[in-house]
Amino acid sequence: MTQELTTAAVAQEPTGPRTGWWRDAVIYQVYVRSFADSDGDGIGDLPGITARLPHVKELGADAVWLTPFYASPQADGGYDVADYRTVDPLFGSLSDADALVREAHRLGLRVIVDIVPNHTSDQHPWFRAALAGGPERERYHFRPGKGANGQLPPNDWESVFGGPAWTRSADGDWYLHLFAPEQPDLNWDHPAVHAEFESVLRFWLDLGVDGFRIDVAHGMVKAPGLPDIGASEQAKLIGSQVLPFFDQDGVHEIHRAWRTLLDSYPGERIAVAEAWAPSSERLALYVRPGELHQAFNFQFLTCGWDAERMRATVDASLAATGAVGAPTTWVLSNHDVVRHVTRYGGGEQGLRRARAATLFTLALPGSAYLYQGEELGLPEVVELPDELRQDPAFLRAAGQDGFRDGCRVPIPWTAEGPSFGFGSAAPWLPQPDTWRGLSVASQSGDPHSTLELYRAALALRRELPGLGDGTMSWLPAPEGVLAFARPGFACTLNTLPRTVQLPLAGRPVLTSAAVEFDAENALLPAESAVWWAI
Ligand code: TEU
Repeated sequence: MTQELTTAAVAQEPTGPRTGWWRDAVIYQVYVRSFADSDGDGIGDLPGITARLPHVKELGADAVWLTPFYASPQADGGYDVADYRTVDPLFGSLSDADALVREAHRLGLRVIVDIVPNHTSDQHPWFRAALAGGPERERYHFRPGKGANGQLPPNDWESVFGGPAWTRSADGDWYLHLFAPEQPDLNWDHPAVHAEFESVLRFWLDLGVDGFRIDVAHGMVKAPGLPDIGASEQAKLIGSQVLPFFDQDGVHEIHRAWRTLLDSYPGERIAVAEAWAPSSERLALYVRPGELHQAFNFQFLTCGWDAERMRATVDASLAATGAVGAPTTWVLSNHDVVRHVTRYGGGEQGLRRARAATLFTLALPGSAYLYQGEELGLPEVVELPDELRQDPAFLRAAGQDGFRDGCRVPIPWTAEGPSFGFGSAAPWLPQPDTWRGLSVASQSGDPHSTLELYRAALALRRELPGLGDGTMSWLPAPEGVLAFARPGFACTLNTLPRTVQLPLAGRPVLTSAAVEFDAENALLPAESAVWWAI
């Protein structure tokens, strides 16, 4: 690591009337295709979201993050953008986007949109011009192949979705795509690429959005010479080493420039990095002062149901971001991973653990990202007809993940109707019949429901001054139990498969399961969490 990148060598935060709203914001991720379908084509859309924003408001979130809704052939759920300044007709129009932002603001919700700068669609006008031999070719990574006839890829890089990261074009050269072949990587050494994305950011900022989720924020810059890696299963190395295509130091210059741009707008617009780095320390570099506001912290998501690992992950996360003065973010699910009810074992046990993990993470210092449907306790849908699946990683069967459709099944809003209130037609992916009982309408008003647990937790997060941004300290607890205090507050998590008796930690204000109390003790049921006012 160069001196320029150490945490000590930081720029100063710009001065001004900054509230830091994002430091403890709860941001609700909307997977646009699967939230609400207003026009009966079986696919979610922007007017559908606008009509359902009151749900997000009532839940108690501060903001929504919308996955890409731009013009796209949908080779990767919209992460293959053909025009960054238009809305895909599948999802509505620019005026629908405008209406969504206005309505969100009227409700007091902020709006974060996704920006995809690592690659475009192969249908983007630049790439089409590049294939036709135009100067736009320099804006991508075209190389001659190896071997006598150039029949081998230029290097050994692998696509995150499986197979080589190179595809040969009709003229014989190969182009780089770290994801699907329909997602050619941009060449960020080219000034036109910088200028274009600054212009795109301004376009959406001018429309009134409150910030950006930066897709593959660790990927834009590639090591000079595109050197071989010399190992296979490269996607698995992302967590342990800097690769020549990921987490290169040069990406930070781009993020610094974007932060300056964001700060030139009123209203504290933010950026959150979807970045994968080999250590918490390197991830923290993305959120140094002068750089981005947040980076997703995927460490907790990957640490499983294990008290020791959870505790160590909390400590490492807070230490790394704390060192650069940034808050951390807590994420249990998103559109790329198996839903956490299922990751935690599925069924009643998975739900029990998921509810407890939610209370635990929502009590920690920092910001939290929720993924649509987790507030309903939705499990992963594991059985889907192959012909309906859309995930390119599934279609390239050798992919490392490949099962991302099961977390993208449309939301059940009501117990009735062809798609449980998602829309008037059959949804693009079928919902299991059991989701009838998990719908928003079915759970609303039921004090034992997961929906009401989330609503209560987010209301208390606003009410209790000790939650959100700030400090925490661990309290003594038996093995398998985690307990921590915040000013005027405590949280206990029993990860064990049996009841544990603990002295009262204060006045219980919220529990993930039925807890028995007497004058001095609480009986914490298996795999449950309690919030205490102290
Ligand atoms: O994901 C980036 C990324 O690195 C993913 O491949 C991730 O490692 C994997 O999905 C984990 O299971 C982003 C988007 O979130 C994803 O939906 C896109 O497919 C990808 O970028 C390409 O744009």
